[in-house]
Amino acid sequence: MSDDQEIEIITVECIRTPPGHVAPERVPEKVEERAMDPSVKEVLAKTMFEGVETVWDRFEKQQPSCKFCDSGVSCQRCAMGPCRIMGEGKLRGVCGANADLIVSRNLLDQIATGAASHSDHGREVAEAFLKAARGEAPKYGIEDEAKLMVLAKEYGIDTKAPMKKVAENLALAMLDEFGTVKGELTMARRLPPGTFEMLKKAGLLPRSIDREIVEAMHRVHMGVGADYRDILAHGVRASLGDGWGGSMVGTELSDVMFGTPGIKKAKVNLGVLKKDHVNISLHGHNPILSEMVVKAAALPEMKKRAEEAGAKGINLVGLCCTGNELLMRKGVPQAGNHLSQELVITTGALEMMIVDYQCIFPSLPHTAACYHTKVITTSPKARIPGGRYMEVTPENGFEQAKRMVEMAVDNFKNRDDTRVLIPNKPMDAVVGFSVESLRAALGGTLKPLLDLILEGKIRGCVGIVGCNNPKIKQDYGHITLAKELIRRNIIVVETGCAAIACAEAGLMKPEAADLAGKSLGAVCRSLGIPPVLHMGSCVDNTRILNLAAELANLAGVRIDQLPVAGAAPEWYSPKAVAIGSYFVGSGISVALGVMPKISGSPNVVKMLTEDINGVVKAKFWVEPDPKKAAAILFDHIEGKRAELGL
Ligand code: BF8
Repeated sequence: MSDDQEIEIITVECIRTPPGHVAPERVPEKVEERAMDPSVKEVLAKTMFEGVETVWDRFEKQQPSCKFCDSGVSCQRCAMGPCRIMGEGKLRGVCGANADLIVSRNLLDQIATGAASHSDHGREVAEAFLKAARGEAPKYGIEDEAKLMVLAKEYGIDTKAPMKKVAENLALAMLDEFGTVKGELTMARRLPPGTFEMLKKAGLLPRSIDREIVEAMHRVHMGVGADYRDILAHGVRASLGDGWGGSMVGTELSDVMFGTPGIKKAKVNLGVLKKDHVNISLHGHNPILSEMVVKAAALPEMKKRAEEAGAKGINLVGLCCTGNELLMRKGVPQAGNHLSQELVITTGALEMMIVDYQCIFPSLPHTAACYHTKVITTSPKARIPGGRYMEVTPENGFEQAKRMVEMAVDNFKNRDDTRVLIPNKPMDAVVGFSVESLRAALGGTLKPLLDLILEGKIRGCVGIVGCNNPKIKQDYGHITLAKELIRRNIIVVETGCAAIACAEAGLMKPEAADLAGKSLGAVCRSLGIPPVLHMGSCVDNTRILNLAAELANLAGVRIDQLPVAGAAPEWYSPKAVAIGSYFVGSGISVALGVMPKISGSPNVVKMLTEDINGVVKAKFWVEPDPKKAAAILFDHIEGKRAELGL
């Protein structure tokens, strides 16, 4: 493969909504239905007036959705079908599968997809780290030596060897986790002993990262297992291989290579684009490329080139989880979350969107074709028709990043100023709450946080994670739930698109302490932190796992005994299904705001919302109303406190 396969660029056309799709006089009302953030509403209105299609338009065109698919009872797994069944468990597909089996297999498929996505990302980080250690990846290095040594010790690696050798051995040890035959994952030992033993007894500890995903794919084949309980149990095991394996490798080694996040100020929302700068957005998940773009854009020669092109400089902005990675580590401003990805283009002010993979609308080049924006795809796994493909590897990452920045600068002249709308009020946020930075802020140990929880000044902690979904007004679930929880003196930690939503709503400003209950507000003010803490991207949900494990270890209890919970109010992605499953598998009950496609099997619903509690002492709730979800989570936390005698 050559680095730049320009010859294969496929020209795509701007997609416009049919005339009259939304009458101009109805645009303001539609905008209110669709979004919460003022900067999003402003740009969405412009987009609708211009007739450029967005995710919300496509969602409307898909309605009404198929009831069989919605409830999980359609099966596409083999050529005897497709099959779709309904009703009291009596009907069966051609092979004889009943609703329980069809629903559970479909769910396992989703978990495996999510776990595979995260873990493949983690593998790529580890491969890049190996090349960096061997000196084969120019510009990639080791920014956090202390973390390297901590991880090396955890893996039993000789830390007295030269640093590059330690790094190489750690990379090899972590890559081994994907197919290890040692029978367990090293980082699963971070689980508190009680939780570890509970999972071991239940046969839920992952044996290797890849193995559980491959076995999941085996199990969803027709004629393997027919017991929905077994199938769901394997889903939990595969997801734990993601949480305590693939995703954790991704987070930990990204920290070593690019720096463990420290607490810092940043700006968020579409207002971070700059009218007089060359704007480049970095979208996707893996920091391997985007970190190089940050380096390339900072070169004096690039600034000079931008000035020669008539701009004041180069402005990088993040989107989704690649954005979160850069925001946490480098303070790069964050333009928006999942449902805002098209709007960054429709501002008319974006010279280039560089993508890696996951959560990238395949239609983005069509949106870009309505403006002057260039879309650059970079992964051989994620080429998109209409995007210019510039393959990025650890060996060529920096050189490719430089070429991209140059191309973006050269595209500045094509911007049509008459079509530009940049909202002018970015929101301030304080971000960068890794477990390490929290520990440092608390004087070197999480004990003060545990004490605040035990004393009741902080009643508990909820991790709000996950996506946007056009079924829900963008960010409504995240913001409402977070506000309701902090009001009840529950501290909130967030990742992914949930974190971006709450940052845009001002909940990550220290002043948001005023929205918290009296005791949490006082704690936040004394520490100078907001009541909603940004912990990173979706693979960084492992930071939440580590936080929970460390608190449980300090308290001498299992994770499920802590007054903690999780929530995914607006999830859409199979990755979120994997995350929810590994939270529950680790002992953290989770409230979902969107019903998974399981309602066709009351047995599966009961297993996930009740019976699983008997195995891992945690379960799911499904509650679309975030105010009611907050009440459920509060009761759960107070119940856990009572069980601990607090
Ligand atoms: O991994 S929260 S929409 S961007 S899947 Fe995607 Fe969901 Fe956003 Fe990040 Ni996570």
